[in-house]
Amino acid sequence: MNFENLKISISAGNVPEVRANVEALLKTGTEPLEILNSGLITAMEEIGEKFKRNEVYVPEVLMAARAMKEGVSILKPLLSADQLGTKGCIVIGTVKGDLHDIGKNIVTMMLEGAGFKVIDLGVDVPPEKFLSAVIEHKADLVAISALLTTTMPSMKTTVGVLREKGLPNLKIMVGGAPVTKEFAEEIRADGFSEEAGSAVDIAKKLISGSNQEV
Ligand code: B12
Repeated sequence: MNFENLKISISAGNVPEVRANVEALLKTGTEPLEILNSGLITAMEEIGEKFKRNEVYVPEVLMAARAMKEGVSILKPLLSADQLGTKGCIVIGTVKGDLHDIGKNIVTMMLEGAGFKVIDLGVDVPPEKFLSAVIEHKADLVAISALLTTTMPSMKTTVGVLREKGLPNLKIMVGGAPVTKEFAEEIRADGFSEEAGSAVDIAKKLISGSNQEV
């Protein structure tokens, strides 16, 4: 099965074309799960790689993610809940006191693009809200964003609250412009990434094994 047209329409952020390509593939009898994995997710992974290499920038990623979401919305009713969330569940949010969410939203879209179920708590999220969402959704990983040096202590508090609960399988990944590898290590996060493309790789490694990625 050829997914090339679908991938091109996603990287161009062309919503009507994505819709038409997904529908055409369904008509030829291609399995929805195959369209999701080999078409939509692979296309987003390729965008993520290009973003890492600075070959595409934030607007292109946002447009591709929006186009991909459109494709997913066609497939959603045809896929079972298991098929939609097979890679694991991630709770994401920007820490208390911080209202920046552009980077977090890109990370969210990339993670969704890679096949994770993502619960986005938004901005200004207190530690207790992270904790209750992790418990409610039985999350495998928490992804925490901070964009201000003044809210980095809030990130430390959040990690502390999550660690205190002693959830043995929960992994924690942190990021955002002022966050460094050293800071991530200091606050005992399991993973850190400077940008959204690598965040997906780190999330995959953390969820599939118990390796520390800091
Ligand atoms: C847009 C913006 C705003 C917008 C936010 C809108 C929104 N919806 O997000 C508004 C106007 C609200 C705003 C407000 C403020 N801002 Co502002 N803002 C910015 C700006 C210009 C861009 C940030 C951004 O979106 N970058 C683009 C995204 C794509 O990059 P990113 O966020 O870094 O995300 C990438 C990575 O960091 C990573 N990542 C991000 N999150 C995560 C999470 C995980 C888990 C992982 C793995 C990776 C990851 O992946 C992303 C994609 O690759 C920056 C300056 C700059 N050029 O960066 C200042 C900046 C962040 N703001 C700053 C400041 C000071 C403020 C204010 C305090 C200003 C004021 N005096 O009111 C307020 C604070 C409000 C608050 N309480 O949060 C400072 C912070 C300085 C510092 N070191 O603390 C900056 C650096 C500007 C500056 N040079 O002074 N801001």
